[in-house]
Amino acid sequence: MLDYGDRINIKGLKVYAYHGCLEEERTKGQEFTLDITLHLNLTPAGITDNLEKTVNYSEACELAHEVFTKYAYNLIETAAEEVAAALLLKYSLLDRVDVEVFKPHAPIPLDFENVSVYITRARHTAYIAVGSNLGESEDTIKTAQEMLLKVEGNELLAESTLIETKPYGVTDQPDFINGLWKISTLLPPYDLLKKLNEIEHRLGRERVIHWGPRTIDLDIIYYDDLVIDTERLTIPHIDMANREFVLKPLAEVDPYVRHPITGLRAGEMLAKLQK
Ligand code: A4P
Ligand code: MG
Repeated sequence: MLDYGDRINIKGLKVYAYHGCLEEERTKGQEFTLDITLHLNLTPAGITDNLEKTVNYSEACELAHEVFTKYAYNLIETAAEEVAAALLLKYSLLDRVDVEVFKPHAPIPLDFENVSVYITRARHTAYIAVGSNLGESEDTIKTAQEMLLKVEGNELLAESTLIETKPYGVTDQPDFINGLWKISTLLPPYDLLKKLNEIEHRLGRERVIHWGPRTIDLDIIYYDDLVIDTERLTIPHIDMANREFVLKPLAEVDPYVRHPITGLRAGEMLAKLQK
């Protein structure tokens, strides 16, 4: 997501709550303070003078207070996580939220000024390629999308038309139906991968032959501008530049998005591939 550099800062919001691992903390409670930074584009509000075009900071404070006091958590990490998630879920204008939870009366048997945890959580943009060549492919793809969008915070931003493609790699198998979804998500990359794998499993995909027939295959093509290369996950998708069935739908959904390493757009990769 683009960082506009604009912020709404909430400093020192005082909240009485019962978080902590000790019995006494659970029964007596203590005062915490929260610093919250909301990252969003403030230009629309600034030029129209309209509250609807920004986040009402008073409402945001009330929401943070409500979420922070709803349960007693062992960890302030969890309380911070809940506050960030609630704000991102409620306000679609927010690109990112930073939450710092201070616990000035933490049970530390030494002289200290304060202790805090700080987290930053963002809305991300991911491009998911989808393929199927077993069973009722269109229905399976539709169901997979519904399952993905059931996850809180996942939203469909755009989707390609579904195309029929000749098998690539192992060519002795039925034609594929392929497409691509652009989504916005609060899930970090590995959690998104886990969710996609879970959907693949639930829709009956069996991993028998590498590059072989499948009821559903869900691959992460891009995740913001992230570049990651580990045993479990490679983003951008390692073989995308060689796959017309990925590049064509990508060019349709977002002709301007660039590969974070090569800087190429889908159309440019397609032109190279077709040479
Ligand atoms: N993995 C690593 N990076 C990613 C990523 N960016 N997105 C890991 C998703 N998964 C990623 O994949 C193996 C592991 O890759 C995953 O568990 C994950 O940890 P897999 O789906 O289990 O194995 P696979 O599908 O047999 O191999 P692979 O390489 O994923 O196959 P592909 O690349 O998905 O290709 N022809 C046409 N016309 N249309 C197609 O859709 N698809 C394939 C499969 C072959 N030919 C095709 C099509
Ligand atoms: Mg795959």
